[in-house]
Amino acid sequence: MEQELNRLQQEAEEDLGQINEIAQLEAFRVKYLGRKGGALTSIMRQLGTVDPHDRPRLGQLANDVKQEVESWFEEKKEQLTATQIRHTDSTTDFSLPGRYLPYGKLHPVTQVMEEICSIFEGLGFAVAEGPDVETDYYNFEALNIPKHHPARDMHDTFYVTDSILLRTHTSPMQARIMEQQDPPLRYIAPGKVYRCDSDITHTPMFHQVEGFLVDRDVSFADLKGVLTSFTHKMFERELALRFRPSFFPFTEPSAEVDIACVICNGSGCRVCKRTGWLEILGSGLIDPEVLKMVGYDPDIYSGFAFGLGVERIAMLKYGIDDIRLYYENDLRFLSQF
Ligand code: 2U9
Repeated sequence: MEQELNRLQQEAEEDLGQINEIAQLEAFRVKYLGRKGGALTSIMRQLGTVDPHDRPRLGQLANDVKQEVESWFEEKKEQLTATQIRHTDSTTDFSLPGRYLPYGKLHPVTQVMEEICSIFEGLGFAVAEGPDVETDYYNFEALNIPKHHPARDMHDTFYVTDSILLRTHTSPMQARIMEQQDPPLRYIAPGKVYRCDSDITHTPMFHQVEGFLVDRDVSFADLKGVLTSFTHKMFERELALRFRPSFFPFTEPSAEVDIACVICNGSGCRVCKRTGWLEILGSGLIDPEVLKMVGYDPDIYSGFAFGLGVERIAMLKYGIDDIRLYYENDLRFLSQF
């Protein structure tokens, strides 16, 4: 049996040397390795009949020979397949490197918007989205901005009809939630908003995240805590914050929030116009008139609200100096994020 195995190994090697087409390989496989009648398979079946003393040694040898022939067979198959591919198409050079398709990426504004949402989610806020086309009632009236109120001038509204418009902020969503649910509530409303305005710091469409919390005994201290936590997470360091008195029709008292300039850390530079501060969001305690409008008793409940422009936050985070760059679809700009 030992001689027979050595002879078969030699013969298989010679046979394989003669093969130069894939079609011939199958016959080789059947002759030596085929399950029914393959020479090596048959020899292994005879192992049961040899002297038990010689069986382990012969078994090992038979296995070694079979594995060797199998590996020669696979090697030859790979070789012939590669040659065949090269020969089937003479105009294709398979040695050239592949062509890479550029990866798609999320727009920087979407990335920052997702980051803002996930920070507020971590602080316990739920996310709610609503329609871009709104009614005058939810965009203005429910937020304490009646017809002919001077605050309507601040909004440069795109009207669709007298009572339908493109929302100028995402606050209408918050009024809708408050109307439908009872406190305690903690929501943010991210989305697109529209204002008829265009220059280096304004685009007719931009993104906002506005948020609110309503419960018993909510104070300005709660607002400060939440916005301080958010800002430290967003800018990845413990920047100083300044709450500056301001006015919004839907909050009283109101405050704009500044952070120590991310470029000069408060010492004064071109970006912060030598003030050392950068405005990042607006906020305040929800005006009791707004609470009444959605059916809450302001003697029982109070709340805070805030709003931020996503493009502005992304500009400060990444040092972008012209908001219009976001919407020119220039890949040299977009692919940097
Ligand atoms: C309800 C009550 C109060 C939302 C608020 C702001 C302050 C604010 C601006 C920041 C920059 C929008 O993108 S921006 O132009 N927003 O300053 N927004 S308080 O207050 C609400 C919202 C809903 C029911």
